[in-house]
Amino acid sequence: NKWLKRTVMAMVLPSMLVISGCGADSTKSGGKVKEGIQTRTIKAGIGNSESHPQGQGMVKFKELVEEKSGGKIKVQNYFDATLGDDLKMTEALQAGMQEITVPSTSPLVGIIPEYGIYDFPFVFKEEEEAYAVLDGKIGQTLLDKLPEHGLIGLGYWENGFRQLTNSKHPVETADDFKGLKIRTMQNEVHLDAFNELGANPTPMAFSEVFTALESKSVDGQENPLATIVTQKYDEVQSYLSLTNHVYTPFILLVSKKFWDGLSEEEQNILQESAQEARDYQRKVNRKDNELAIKKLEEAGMKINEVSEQEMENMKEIIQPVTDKYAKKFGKDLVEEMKAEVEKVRAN
Ligand code: 2Q2
Repeated sequence: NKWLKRTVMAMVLPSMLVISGCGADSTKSGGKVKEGIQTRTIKAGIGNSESHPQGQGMVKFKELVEEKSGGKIKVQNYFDATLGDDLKMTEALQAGMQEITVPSTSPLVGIIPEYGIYDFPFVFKEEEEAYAVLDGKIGQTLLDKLPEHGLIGLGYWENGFRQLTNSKHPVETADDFKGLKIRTMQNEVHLDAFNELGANPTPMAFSEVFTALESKSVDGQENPLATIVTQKYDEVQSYLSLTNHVYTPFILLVSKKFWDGLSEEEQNILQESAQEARDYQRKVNRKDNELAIKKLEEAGMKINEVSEQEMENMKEIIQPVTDKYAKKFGKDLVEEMKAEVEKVRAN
């Protein structure tokens, strides 16, 4: 009868609400009732060593997360690509097998092509110009493309301005690239740009680079100074040319499968920790880059600058490549990026 039905519903309904996540205290995402901070362990893998600024950033991130969660959320850092290279770790996040990785944005272009705008050569001259783009609207626009691919982006750290090393000869002019077998990241913009310069580019995962240089299967590679030092490329490369040809960001990625299971409080802890660790990591990177030149000189590398004029020359030669990719990635996004850079320069 009606009375009995009402009584039964009154008893059953609240627990149904809680399970279905309509309960008052459930957070919006996922709908499952989540509150407070659970005891958790986060696996965070990167490709660089602990002594690299990226590794130092992860040590800081671990400290911050464990402190802010009262020790309940533990971060286990894995360095030197022990969990695999950038693409493998990114796929592990998408599958929910690993929680965090911090790759360069460059190898992500296979998943989200638009990240390729960060690979355009000679767009940035100073780190501040890159920060204005990455930490502003443009950077956020690209972060917003991650969730549909099972990833959450908590901001950009600093890999930095890339320099060329090789075992053949100094590179002082655009012409000097001709015929050089150069390892590049798995990124179509880099590949096309080095081809346009007359070099002979070979895409390869980061952890394979040292062996490829040592066995001379490639003549050279390009990476920021802190990486050249920590990967000991000076042991297998004679020449360092300060081309500053691309500024590469790192991006702190979280598995969306994992993220959606967190309470808002836990999500805020990761977001705040990523932000604070980012500022710390950028400072460490710039300091290590300053110290790197002296270290590499003492290690016996022959170091040469590249003149502004020659950089302009290289930029001009590569223009057909950047025009092609500006069309592919969205001209307005590229124009916005350039306008952002001009704004910083005008200040
Ligand atoms: O040339 C490279 O592959 C490096 O710049 C890497 O992108 C960077 O060191 C990290 O993404 C390695 O995990």
